[in-house]
Amino acid sequence: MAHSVRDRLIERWHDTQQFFKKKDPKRLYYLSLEFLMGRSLSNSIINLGVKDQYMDALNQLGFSFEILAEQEGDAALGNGGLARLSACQMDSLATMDFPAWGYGLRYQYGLFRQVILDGFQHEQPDYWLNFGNPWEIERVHVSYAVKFYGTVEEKHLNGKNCKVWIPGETVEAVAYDNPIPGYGTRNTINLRLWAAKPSGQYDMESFGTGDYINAIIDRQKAETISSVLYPDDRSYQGKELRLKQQYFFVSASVQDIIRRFKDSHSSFDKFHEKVALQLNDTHPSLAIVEVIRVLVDEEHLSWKEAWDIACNIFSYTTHTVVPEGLEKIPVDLLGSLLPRHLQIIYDINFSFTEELKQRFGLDYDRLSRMSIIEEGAVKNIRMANLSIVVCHNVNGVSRAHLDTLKSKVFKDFYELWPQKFHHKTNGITQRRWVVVSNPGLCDLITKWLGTDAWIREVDLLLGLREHVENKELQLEWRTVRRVNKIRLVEFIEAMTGMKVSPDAMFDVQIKRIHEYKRQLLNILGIIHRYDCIKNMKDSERKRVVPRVCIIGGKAAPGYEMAKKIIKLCHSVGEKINSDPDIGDLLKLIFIPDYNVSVAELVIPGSDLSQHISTAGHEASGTGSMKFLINGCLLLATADGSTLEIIDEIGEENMFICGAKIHEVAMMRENGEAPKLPLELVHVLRMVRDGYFGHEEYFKPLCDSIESAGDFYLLGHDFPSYLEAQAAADKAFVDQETWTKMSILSTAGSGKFSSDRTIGDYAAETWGIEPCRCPF
Ligand code: NTF
Repeated sequence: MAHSVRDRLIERWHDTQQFFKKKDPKRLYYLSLEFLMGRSLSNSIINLGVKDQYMDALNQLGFSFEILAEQEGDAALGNGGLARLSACQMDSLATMDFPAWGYGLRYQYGLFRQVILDGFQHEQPDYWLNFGNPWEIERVHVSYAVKFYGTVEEKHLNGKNCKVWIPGETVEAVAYDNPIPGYGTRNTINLRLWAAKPSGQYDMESFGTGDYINAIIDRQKAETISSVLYPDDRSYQGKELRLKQQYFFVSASVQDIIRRFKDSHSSFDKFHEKVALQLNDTHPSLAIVEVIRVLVDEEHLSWKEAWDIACNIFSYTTHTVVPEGLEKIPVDLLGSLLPRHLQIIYDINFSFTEELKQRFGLDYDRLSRMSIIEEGAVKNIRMANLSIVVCHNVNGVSRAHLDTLKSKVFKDFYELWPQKFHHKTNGITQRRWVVVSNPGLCDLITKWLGTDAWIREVDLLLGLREHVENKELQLEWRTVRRVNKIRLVEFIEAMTGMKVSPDAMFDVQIKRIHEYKRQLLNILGIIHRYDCIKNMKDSERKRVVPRVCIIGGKAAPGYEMAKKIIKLCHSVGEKINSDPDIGDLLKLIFIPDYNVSVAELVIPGSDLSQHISTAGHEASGTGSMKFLINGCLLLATADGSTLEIIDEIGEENMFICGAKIHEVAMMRENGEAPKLPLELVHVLRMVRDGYFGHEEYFKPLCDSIESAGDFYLLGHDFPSYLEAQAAADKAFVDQETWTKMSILSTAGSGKFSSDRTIGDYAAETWGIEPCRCPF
């Protein structure tokens, strides 16, 4: 089936490429080291508009589509939010007919599989290509040599002094193309992923020594470059392999882009009118240096010409909120791997610091803060500074994030170039997150709006507001949600062996495990709830709203605190789930191996979802948007994109808690010693006293709140968190009110479509226009 769908994809993909070639519009090249695509089958047949035909055909053959679709593994070439964002944006770029290309790395091992043994996370390799990948097209003839190491020599060529890089190692990058079909259009764009192969050029010397076997083995090592995705989403440890991955994919992509341009242009005069390069965080920022290097050293443009081109074509989006999260590369490492690039970085930095001196005089503090090179025991290259200096546009991922960039992370740069800084609030694609994953709701929305046009024009969802009081809609809405809950109940039983009741409120927190995302706050709240129920009289228990609490997410393999949080969740779950006093009133489930496909199943079946980062720490957050459009109510802190969700659907349709961003900043500045609320002290005591076992192992979690300064302010936010939870209970009892809030959540979610985000980027950052291939 996949191969038959692929045939249709290839046809459209081919036509689209031909059409772009003929029209030669300005193209966008989206560079990202991570893409979390998930499964492709359902998404493809829906976007191609052939779902019914395939369902019929399968029925005739005696197969069920749902069961077949489950056989597909996830393409998990990314970690979390940043990677799923790039996948959503590719869907929007295709659907909106933009002439765009994605570029990334074809890792042989995607994000690790999470296996839970005795409550502890273990990581297992995700060899996702085991049974082949029907969605990719190997392009053996599209390959480029990528150079590493070696020396730079000064040569005199054609009356000019030139730098010539003599590499010490050459690796071949081979293209694997992944067609991305748009919805309601013939346009099918390309995600080109590079795989490393031994170079075609033999090193005569090593082969000449007679050690034939070892020479082959050495060559084979080239493949390690694209072998594995780094599983940590925010710490940059200056590892050589990671830097090699970055440069490998950047160099191949830049060569490919320049080759395509030169196919139809004889000079670089129009390069900036035809090419926009988007950097998804700083991971691909070496592309800046590579473009300058190729233009100057290989195409023999002047430095000034190359510099102007680079400044015109690059834009950069940052996903980070704290300066410590910014990527740094040790100068020595970069200098040995990419000697010519280091020279270019120094040249850029020299002109930049000269400009700074002109502007601010000899303000050494400022100079050392802003310099691309960080001085110190280990000299580092600050990739964000390099990106800001060159890019014409620096985007944050929500309004609040932009404020943080201006006032903290990039304050100095904002003072220098205020016009560069913008935000494009993130979005998610309604195709995957409703049409594919929640067909019941999709049909219901279409029925009540009288059109399915919202699948391309999401603002039409607003039309649901008119019907919110309609009892028939409310009933149908509840029925669809119920069916989704029952599907989730079955999934939970299959994954964990636990039977839960669909009558309970399904309260969900699924995302990467991080201290700032505060899964710990959630678990401590659950212990509090448990303790309250334990101490109730029978008559009071009757009034308790039954809950199924669901947590899922992966911890970076080296992130000890996050791993402890996972274990705590299991230990608390074991205790509660087996307590006969509690029964169906409270359950705590940890869903193992959270990924895109799991999210597609869990989100439509959730009643309440939690997005409770300490205010100021979540750049945007996109999970909340998927829940919102599916009519799940949000319990959230006023952080990242939640602030904009409040603007769209109103605080009265959500459960908001916790300190505000400016309050967090104030508390931290004043260094206020937090006075912990009694309920929290009590709950922590239960953990410390071994109520859930493993008291030694959990001690650092308790200490982080009680004696290590409670950096993430769980103590401060605990009371208001419990209040918000109580408000959710109260609302849930009145199912009519709850249903209306749910409908209004979906109705108000239009702003958070990646179509809106991409439309904004296209108009304000990239300057590209739709180029629609005729049917
Ligand atoms: C994430 N960053 C942020 O933590 C989220 O708030 C944001 O919604 C997404 O990016 C997308 O912009 C990352 O995933 C990373 F990799 F930077 F840590």
